[in-house]
Amino acid sequence: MRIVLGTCHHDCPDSCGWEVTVDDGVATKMRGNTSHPFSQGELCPKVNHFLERVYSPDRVTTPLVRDGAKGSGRFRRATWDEALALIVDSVGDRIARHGGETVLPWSSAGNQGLLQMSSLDRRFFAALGASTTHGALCGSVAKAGYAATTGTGMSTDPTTVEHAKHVILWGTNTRLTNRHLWPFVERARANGAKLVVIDPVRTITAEMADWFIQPRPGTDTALALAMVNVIVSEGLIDRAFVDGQASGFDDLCRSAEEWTPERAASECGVAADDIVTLAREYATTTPAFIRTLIGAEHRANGGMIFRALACLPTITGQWRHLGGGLSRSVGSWFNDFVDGSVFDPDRVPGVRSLPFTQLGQVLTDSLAPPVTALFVWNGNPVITCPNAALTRKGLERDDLFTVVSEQFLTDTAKYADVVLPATTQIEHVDVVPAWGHLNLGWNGKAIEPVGESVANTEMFRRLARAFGVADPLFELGDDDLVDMALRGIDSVELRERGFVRLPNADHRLFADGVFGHADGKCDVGGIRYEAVAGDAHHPFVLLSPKQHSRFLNSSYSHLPAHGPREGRPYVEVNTEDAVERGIGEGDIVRVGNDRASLTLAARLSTRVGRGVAAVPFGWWDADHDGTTSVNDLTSDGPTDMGGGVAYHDTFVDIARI
Ligand SMILES: Nc1nc2c(c(=O)[nH]1)N[C@H]1C(S)=C(S)[C@@H](COP(=O)(O)OP(=O)(O)OC[C@H]3O[C@@H](n4cnc5c(=O)[nH]c(N)nc54)[C@H](O)[C@@H]3O)O[C@H]1N2
Ligand SMILES: Nc1nc2c(c(=O)[nH]1)N[C@H]1C(S)=C(S)[C@@H](COP(=O)(O)OP(=O)(O)OC[C@H]3O[C@@H](n4cnc5c(=O)[nH]c(N)nc54)[C@H](O)[C@@H]3O)O[C@H]1N2
Ligand code: SF4
Ligand SMILES: [Mo]
Repeated sequence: MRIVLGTCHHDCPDSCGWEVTVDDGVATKMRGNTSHPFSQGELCPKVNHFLERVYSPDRVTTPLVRDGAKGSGRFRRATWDEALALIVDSVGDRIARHGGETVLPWSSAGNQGLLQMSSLDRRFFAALGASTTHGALCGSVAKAGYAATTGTGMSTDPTTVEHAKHVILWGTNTRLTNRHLWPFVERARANGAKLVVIDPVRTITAEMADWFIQPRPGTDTALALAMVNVIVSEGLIDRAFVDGQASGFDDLCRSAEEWTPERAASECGVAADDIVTLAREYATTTPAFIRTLIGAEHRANGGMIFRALACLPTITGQWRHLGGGLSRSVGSWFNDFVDGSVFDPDRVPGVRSLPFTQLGQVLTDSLAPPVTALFVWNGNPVITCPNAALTRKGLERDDLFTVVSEQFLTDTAKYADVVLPATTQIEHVDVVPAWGHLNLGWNGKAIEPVGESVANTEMFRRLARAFGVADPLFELGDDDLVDMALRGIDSVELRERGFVRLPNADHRLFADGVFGHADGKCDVGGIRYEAVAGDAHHPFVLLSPKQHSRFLNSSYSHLPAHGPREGRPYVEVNTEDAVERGIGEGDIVRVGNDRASLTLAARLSTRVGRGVAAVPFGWWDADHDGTTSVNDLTSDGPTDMGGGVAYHDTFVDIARI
């Protein structure tokens, strides 16, 4: 029997440390690493069942070649040699006809490990001359908005929330999406901190708040400007910090002047008195901490919301204090220690870049050259990208050759010409930078790959060999690749303990008043609120946030310990709205717009405000009607910054059928 230390690869802020018990080459037990400083021995309702995922009878264990219509999910087994030969023939032929840019690599955040997220793929696709992508499904809008104000992606260490006396969880469902941070929040409360949650949905986190504020979706910039209005007019700013460390303050004051608490009240649906109280308490309680992740970014005005939020700790000087400041993703803290750029190829100048988030448009627009070869790994775009109906239409194209690397036959893999079997995290080596705490995780290989599955790194070695791509990097093993990228990290300690705390982790961000812009200041100017555009024919704003503790994006709903235990997808509607439409609890309703319509059971509730509906995200087609999921309804319009997705700018009508 041996114990192998590892780190969760999921796109989740917690990046928990685990230990796998291996008996005779079989993983028999998996549990949290009790010495991990953040996750402290606990995993979660998703990963507590990870070994069922690893040994699931539904795993893809050999290469598969399509043997039916695209999307039908009919495949025959093939050998690796056969699959690679087919890929080389089909993709090579397309490159010969259209040039390398006809190839599109599409990889999302299914694996956050340094190597398995992105390493050898960069060299491989550069050698083919493939198109590149820009933007992301997650985080890029929040980051761009926040960095426009602070000049950097660096934000406060979330665990320092335990020192706060006032905590705002702003558009983040901590107990569901960031569960290992919750004990730190509770510690702050035990020391007398007040907990405020600002969310259009009364989530399980909001239920636990001392004060729940429920603005209309997408109105946060108006709310923040009204807070500034109160803070400035009541003389509650930190004058020394503003004078020394902020630029654009006069401009911020002019914007905020227009946003009296009364005007914001009618825009946001929050009482003016509440806005005044919130602003006063935030500005006068020190330290005050704002925690946010990505909840508010998924809309056309999303970047501006994060730009506005970052002004609040600056004008009040909350950055100065341990337990103050603003925390979002802390991924940027790892940049000095984990240098992924060692995998970058020499940039081929002028190669085209396509919008990552608009896969449906990219596959159906007339581009020159068209995308005729698509490689997907670490993602399930049919379920996770917006406007899924268009994604499917693109994937159905006869002239498109699609390769998907997967652990399971997802709704995306069903459209593949070739599926390549992928390992799970306990079957390969990696290091995992976190975005919700400051510990770098080690991931040891606990068992041999199941069936003929291979790690992403090994897949790109095989593809490189098959395409005749010569590059010494492909000769290196995964341990060597890890060591190439680490800077100033004790790699022996990392492997032995399973994690290393970042050496810069005690830094109190911006306490010295030096921000990331060239002038060292925090730019609080340029904050403007743009109202959310409505749609008269579709009176409900549709939110589709994470709602299930047993799901991680689209990664678990299909497994027996997950989907069935969460029940079925549903639409949550405000009780008064439902009554007006003659909709009762459990009635079957049609939720539709010009893109698609879904048939769902209605849940009447006051968790959502009037005019707001919510459908949980993460269910596959089979859990709906077999051909659609919630992202068939969602908007694939652009965001103001960061190349993200305006999922929540989706308007629908709801009617009983
Ligand atoms: N159980 C579980 N945990 C997860 C995931 C999962 O799928 N399941 N996914 C992981 C991933 S990839 C990520 S990025 C994180 C995301 O973590 P979070 O950002 O915490 O999660 P979201 O559900 O995207 O959004 C959080 C909240 O934002 C609210 N929101 C929507 N629009 C607005 C708005 O305009 N203003 C405000 N103030 N709030 C708004 C939603 O109602 C929601 O409750 O969670 C991670 N953790
Ligand atoms: N409507 C709506 N849509 C959303 C969101 C929302 O809140 N609402 N949230 C958005 C957010 S925040 C995110 S992050 C995205 C997530 O969207 P995706 O990044 O597409 O994430 P997953 O759905 O988890 O799919 C990851 C896939 O990668 C596979 N995988 C895992 N590890 C490996 C590996 O090592 N190798 C290979 N080859 N495959 C692997 C898994 O089996 C899984 O099928 O969804 C976004 N879409
Ligand atoms: S999914 Fe998140 S909470 Fe669960 S084990 Fe992985 S990192 Fe931890
Ligand atoms: Mo995400």
